[in-house]
Amino acid sequence: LLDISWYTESMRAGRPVPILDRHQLQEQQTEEADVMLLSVPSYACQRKTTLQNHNSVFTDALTLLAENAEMEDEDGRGVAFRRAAAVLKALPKAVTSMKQLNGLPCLGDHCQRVIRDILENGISSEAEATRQSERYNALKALTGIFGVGAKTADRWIRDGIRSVAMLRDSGHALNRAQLAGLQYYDDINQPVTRAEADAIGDIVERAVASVLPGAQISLTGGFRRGKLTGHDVDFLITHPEEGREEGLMPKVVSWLDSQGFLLYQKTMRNSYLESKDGPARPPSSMDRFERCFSIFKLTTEQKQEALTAEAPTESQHPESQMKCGELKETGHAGHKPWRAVRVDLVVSPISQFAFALLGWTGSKLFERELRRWAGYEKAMSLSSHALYDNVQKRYLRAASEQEIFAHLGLEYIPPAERNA
Ligand code: DCT
Ligand code: MG
Repeated sequence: LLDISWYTESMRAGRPVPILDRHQLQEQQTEEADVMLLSVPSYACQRKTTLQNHNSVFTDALTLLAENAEMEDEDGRGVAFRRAAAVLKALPKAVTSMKQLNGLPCLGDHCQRVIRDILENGISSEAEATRQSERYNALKALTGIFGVGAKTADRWIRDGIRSVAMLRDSGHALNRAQLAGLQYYDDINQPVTRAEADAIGDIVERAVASVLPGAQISLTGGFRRGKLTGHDVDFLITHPEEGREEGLMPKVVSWLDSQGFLLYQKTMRNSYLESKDGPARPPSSMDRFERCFSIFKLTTEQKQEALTAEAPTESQHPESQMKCGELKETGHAGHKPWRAVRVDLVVSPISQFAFALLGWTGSKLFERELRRWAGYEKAMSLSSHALYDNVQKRYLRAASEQEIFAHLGLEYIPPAERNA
């Protein structure tokens, strides 16, 4: 490919240049412009990635291959596919030729083969073969059970279990989370809508307000990034006075439980201590806050209330909020009047709130890239608790996400543009 700027510069300077006719030159310029347009920085946290994806035909295939790698417990390969998909998601238009990929980061040979296959044949034969493989489908079904990871699924498959039904019949010993996962399998594998997330937000807000007035809750995860559906609902809870949030989770959980909102819950205590967990430890832990993994029981009524909250109707009366504990789990006319929804609750002290909010907003790849940027480019360690400067040997405080991006020398990326 001819370097157009060299060509025009040489013409201007009167240097000898190869002769191109106008058509050739235009074609050349268009291709050059394509390549120029499709340049992106290499870390996902340097890019704006909205939910508008012009390359879903490629990113769907790469995401399926990433999921498959993750279910096979091959995280390195999974991340490589996810990084490639994220680069394509950030492009301002659809890729139509392999030439446009020149100079784009994170597209290794394997990913380029997948993209070429789709450009030439309309589908990726590798992604299709994976989608249809017995092992992929078994892994997908079994890891779709709450509480089941790649290793457990692999062990069960080696025992001959290929489906949820086979697991039910197998008599395998299951832990409490997996039992709940099996019991609510269909509901949990049905996407959660924004209306359902808002209805659960109302409930969590009431719980928090009644056990610690002044505490604040924020919706995090995919819904904060503007997604219309999610696999769960994520909330972060804090209190403006440092220390007041201590011991909050058990109180919130027992309020929710007493009102019949919880089908399952497992609470973990806060185990983060700056003096112990600080610079010496890898900054990866998501799980050191007071945290509760739960399965909520959301009634159709509660969802309706959230939907009509701005325009109250006659059917709304206070007692209706208390009814879900009394509802029969078997429902009427073949369908039950409630659904199970996965909900994650996290409590953070206000001093760590900005880090927690940034860490829990995602996407997972965006978070991973932020930590990689911090470590490799800035010699800093970023976690959902803190940012540590390894050169100055001190913590960098922040009261907002904007301040964290500034410490990291990154342009601020709002949540809606973190959909890498
Ligand atoms: N997170 C992370 N690394 C993990 C797990 C989670 O950085 N290993 C962060 C990023 C997203 C946030 O926690 C919530 O996690 P999920 O609910 O799994 O992600 P999500 O983006 O909310 O996806 P979904 O919309 O499907 O719930
Ligand atoms: Mg989520």
